[in-house]
Amino acid sequence: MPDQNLSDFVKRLRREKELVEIQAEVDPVLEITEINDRIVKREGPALLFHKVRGSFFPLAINLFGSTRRMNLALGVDDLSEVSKKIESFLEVKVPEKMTDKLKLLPKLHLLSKIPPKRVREAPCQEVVRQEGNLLDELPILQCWPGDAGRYITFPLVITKDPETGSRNVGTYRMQVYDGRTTGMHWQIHKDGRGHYNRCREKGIRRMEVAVALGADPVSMFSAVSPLPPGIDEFLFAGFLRGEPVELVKCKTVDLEVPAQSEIVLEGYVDVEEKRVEGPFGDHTGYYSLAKEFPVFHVECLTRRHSPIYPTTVVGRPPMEDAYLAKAIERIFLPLIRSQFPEIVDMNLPMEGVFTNAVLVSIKKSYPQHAKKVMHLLWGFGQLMFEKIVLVFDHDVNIHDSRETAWRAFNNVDPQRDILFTEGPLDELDIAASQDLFGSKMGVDCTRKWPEEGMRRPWPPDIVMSEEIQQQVTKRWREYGLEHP
Ligand SMILES: Cc1cc2nc3c(=O)[nH]c(=O)nc-3n(C[C@H](O)[C@H](O)[C@H](O)COP(=O)(O)O)c2cc1C
Ligand SMILES: [Mn+2]
Repeated sequence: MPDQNLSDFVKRLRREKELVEIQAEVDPVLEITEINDRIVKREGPALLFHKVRGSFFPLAINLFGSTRRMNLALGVDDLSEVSKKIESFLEVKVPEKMTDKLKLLPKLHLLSKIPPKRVREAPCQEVVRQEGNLLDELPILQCWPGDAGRYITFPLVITKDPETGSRNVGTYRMQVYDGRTTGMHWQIHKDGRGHYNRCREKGIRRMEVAVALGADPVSMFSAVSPLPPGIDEFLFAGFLRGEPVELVKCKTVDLEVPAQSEIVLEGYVDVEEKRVEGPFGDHTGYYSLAKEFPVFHVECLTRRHSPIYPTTVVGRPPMEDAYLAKAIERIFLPLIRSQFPEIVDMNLPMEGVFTNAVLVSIKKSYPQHAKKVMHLLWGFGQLMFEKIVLVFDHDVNIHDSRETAWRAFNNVDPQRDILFTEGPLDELDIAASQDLFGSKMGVDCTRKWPEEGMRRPWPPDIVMSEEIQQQVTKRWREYGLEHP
């Protein structure tokens, strides 16, 4: 079972020897980034800094920055357990026989445990403050030298659709302007921004927003997950946890936050107000340039007596976010495959920072099938951002960069197999000549069929016969060659 809250997760990491605790005083300005960067680049442990200059609260970083910790966060030994759970729900059919109905019962029971549960008392409200420079007590980082200031980097930003009332939870960074004001960096394509747009349309000037800092690890993961608009991330978290997320009503706004949060900021975004946000050293490994974004006014801070402040640093990959994104890749694959069964596997390479490039393998069954798959990815959820899509045959291991490079370089006739198109790009893209849109490229790396206009036979792969392979394995010692 995944942990109930951040401090339990930290305790688990300690028990599992996945945590190093630092007692030396460190500076939240740049110093923590440099320490973290060296650790994360070698898939090192999570870090808990007990003395951050200027704050009484310990700071946790790199909580999710390895495959093993990602598994611990989700309470599994392997991410395939999560994919299988999703697959088994997607496969549910209307039962005809009584025995099939009985088989469905445990699943239905699990479903009933998914929706968030309201509670009255909450650890995240042990301390309630409304006066003063509320943010000043938090150990907020300045990540990189060229950053415009300090940034809250791992918030769970909670909003409601003013029309439907449906909730959204998204991780959008928040630049600190002063003790009660931050930026709200919900990008133009994201769900929080959709709620903001609808508030504007409806003439709701004061949009209520709550921000949870540090929640149970599955909720933190859900906040970065690319769920379709209208799906509550806490519902998804409940599904993954097999237990509901407990929510409590905020003190000053009409929103609910995880009762087990460490720290909560309550306040509002004035839909008429914008302010320059950035530059910020971003996921891409480049600085995102300064640009106008909405502003969040913090009116109330609630917290535990002794909260842990969670944060992360993004930058040149691989960083902690790469492991979150790899988990997303594995968990969402069955959902994509349920709609597009020709898709066999998907790989978002860390170096492609998840929006620049995707590799996909397919079971090709008609001419130009690869091109169809390019278009479907460009129209599917946050895969819409992909700048480069590479499509391979089903038998290619797309997680092996040597194999994919070899196939791509050999199999492609550039004029015939590369498709250029245009479309929206991730707001962080640095290459397009203008903001928000640009060109896209699909590369068909599959073997080409006569039906696709290939006028020469496609040559077979070179593979040694099974018989000789086995014979050589058997005789290996005889040859006097050391390793098999
Ligand atoms: C560490 C981290 C920081 C992020 N910062 C932002 C951000 O500042 N703005 C943004 O729009 N998305 C950001 N994202 C990506 C979103 O969290 C992600 O796209 C998520 O799906 C958004 O939720 P939504 O689909 O409900 O809008 C960040 C992701 C991570 C892992
Ligand atoms: Mn969402």
